Amino acid sequence: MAKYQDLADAIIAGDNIKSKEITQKLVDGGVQAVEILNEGLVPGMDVVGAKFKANEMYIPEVLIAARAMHAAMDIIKPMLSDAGAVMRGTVVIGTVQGDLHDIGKNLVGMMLEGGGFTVVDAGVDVASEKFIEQAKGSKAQLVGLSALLTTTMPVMKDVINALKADPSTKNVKVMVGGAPLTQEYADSIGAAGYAPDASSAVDLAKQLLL
Ligand code: B12
Repeated sequence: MAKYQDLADAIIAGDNIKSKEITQKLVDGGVQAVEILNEGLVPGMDVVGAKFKANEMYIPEVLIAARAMHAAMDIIKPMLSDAGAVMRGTVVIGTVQGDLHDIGKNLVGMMLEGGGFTVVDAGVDVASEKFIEQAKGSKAQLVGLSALLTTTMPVMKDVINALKADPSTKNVKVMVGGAPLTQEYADSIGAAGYAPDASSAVDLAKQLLL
């Protein structure tokens, strides 16, 4: 639909004023937050990803696009959280050490909140000890690890092992995600689950905490 295309275009152009305006209009018009996310924001960032890969966009433009996405997300975030009235459990989510990519991680976090989970955002470049500390402090049942670089994927295994080695976090389940990951890789490092996108991450979290 054109209205979503306009939003995606605003993200691609890095126009944070327009992305905010369009998002606010959609919200005022009664459009669900999840729909805005899935039909406008995510497709916009997908194009940015593809253009970056093809060297048609460079890092500063990508950052400006990410800022436009965050501006829109600020508007819909409270709605996503409100949508899930039943609290299903606590999830600590973070991007592993050495990795600064947080757009996907933030989306997953928001969708989990929308799905009724309490989400503790550990941030980016998160060391194993911090994941353990946050999981203990929040009594989380689930930890979500994000990695976007092939060089930081192996760090996920270290976090899983560290959680298993600590008596107070050994039963905490770990789900992993990020563009370079696969189910096979997740299995090979002993993760409880893998999801390719934010919506399936919510289904996975529900399934893991049944
Ligand atoms: C945006 C971006 C950046 C931004 C990050 C801004 C930010 N705040 O996040 C900036 C410009 C800072 C950046 C920097 C770098 N980047 Co970069 N970046 C990207 C880009 C274009 C898009 C990533 C993105 O946000 N995608 C959109 C989101 C929505 O998708 P996503 O992250 O995959 O998340 C979804 C799923 O994977 C899943 N998911 C994600 N996390 C989790 C977690 C769980 C638990 C679950 C279940 C699911 C899940 O759900 C999400 C939503 O659907 C990708 C290209 C690409 N196509 O992926 C390169 C890319 C990841 N970057 C790359 C590189 C090389 C770098 C740099 C090393 C560049 C450099 N030379 O400096 C640095 C590294 C910095 C560091 N130490 O981390 C490479 C990685 C190559 C590789 N094989 O490792 C890529 C693939 C580009 C490329 N083709 O070369 N980058």
